[in-house]
Amino acid sequence: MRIDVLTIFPDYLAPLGLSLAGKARDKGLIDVRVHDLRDWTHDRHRTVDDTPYGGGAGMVMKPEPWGEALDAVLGDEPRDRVTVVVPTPSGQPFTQAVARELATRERLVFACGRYEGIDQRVLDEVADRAELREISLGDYVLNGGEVAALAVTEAVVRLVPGFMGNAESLVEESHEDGLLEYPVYTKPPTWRGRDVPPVLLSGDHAAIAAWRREQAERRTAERRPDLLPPSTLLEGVELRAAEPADAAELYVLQLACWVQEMHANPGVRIPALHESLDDLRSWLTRDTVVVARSAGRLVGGVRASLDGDAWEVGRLMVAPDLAGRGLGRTLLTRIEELVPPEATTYALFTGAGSSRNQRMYKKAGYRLRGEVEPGTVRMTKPVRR
Ligand code: J9T
Repeated sequence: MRIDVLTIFPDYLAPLGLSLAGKARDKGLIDVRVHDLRDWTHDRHRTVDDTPYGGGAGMVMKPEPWGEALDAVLGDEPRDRVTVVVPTPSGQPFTQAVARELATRERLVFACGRYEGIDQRVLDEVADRAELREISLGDYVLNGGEVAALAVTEAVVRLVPGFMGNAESLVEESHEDGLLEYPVYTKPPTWRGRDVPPVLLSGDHAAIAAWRREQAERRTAERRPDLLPPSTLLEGVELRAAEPADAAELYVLQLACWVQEMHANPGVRIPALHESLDDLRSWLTRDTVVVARSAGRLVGGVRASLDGDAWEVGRLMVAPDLAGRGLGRTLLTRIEELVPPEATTYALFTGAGSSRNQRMYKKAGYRLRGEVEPGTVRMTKPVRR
């Protein structure tokens, strides 16, 4: 792979001669050439910028030096053999997937801009002569594209076939499986009173793999929920104890949810559809009730009350447009956590024809206890403490 860098600060790219890129160069895998853009100016001051047409702050990089530099660097290279990378905060976000794509190219040319940007006509011409990728490292501004060119080069070069000795360490890394890395430990087993998690010393490879997966998922959920699949994405949903002021909204949500149930269980009498707002108000104050809100809107709810030794869970509801994202399961877990010490089982009723609900309860550890009245099944699960 050949990499050309066009910049007004060639010294900034010195690190390319060291570390990873340097090793790749020694192995003959990449050929890096750094060029000073000012070599293609012709005035005494070697000017590369000018004031913006239309006014405004800052300076814009003039098209002429860029035009000559690109002529020299691109030559008459066919369009499909070269990608020109322009680092800019208004570019496409740089990700591992973009790095993988760039690693397949024969030639990369980094065009590092300074000031407020490069005259747009340069970019338009580049797009005619090569594949143009405007790339951003993230949502922050740098003084120029040089640091971004270094970062992109380092991420790309280590993916060039033959560069990394150990292909496994590439696959196992952060971002390659869509999750963040799990925490890692080495000797000694105890350091300043802190122990390595015992599972890692157990020699049980399946248990170690499961622990690492769980840690990676937990970290990803905490730090980067945007990376998780949408089924587990409940960003911005808040759970809290219901208040009397929630009654009317809960009533409307309940009707919306149980009309669906009515269609899944034809002919079954559904209490939730036969109660008044006042009926709801009375259980709302008597039972333990949790509601879910998203952007101020009530999107879910669940109630429970103690009956003998059973924590009777009921009225688990999720707004139909948010179904399938795990909110029902989250509400169920929360109401289970509120179980009083006297209870020994969780118990609930659901429609015999509501297969989706039953599947969710089974996954949560509930077992079918049979049909109590026609069309209604009871499910229970022991309370574990
Ligand atoms: C001038 O370039 C930048 O400021 C830049 C480049 C790439 N990514 C960014 N986030 C900023």
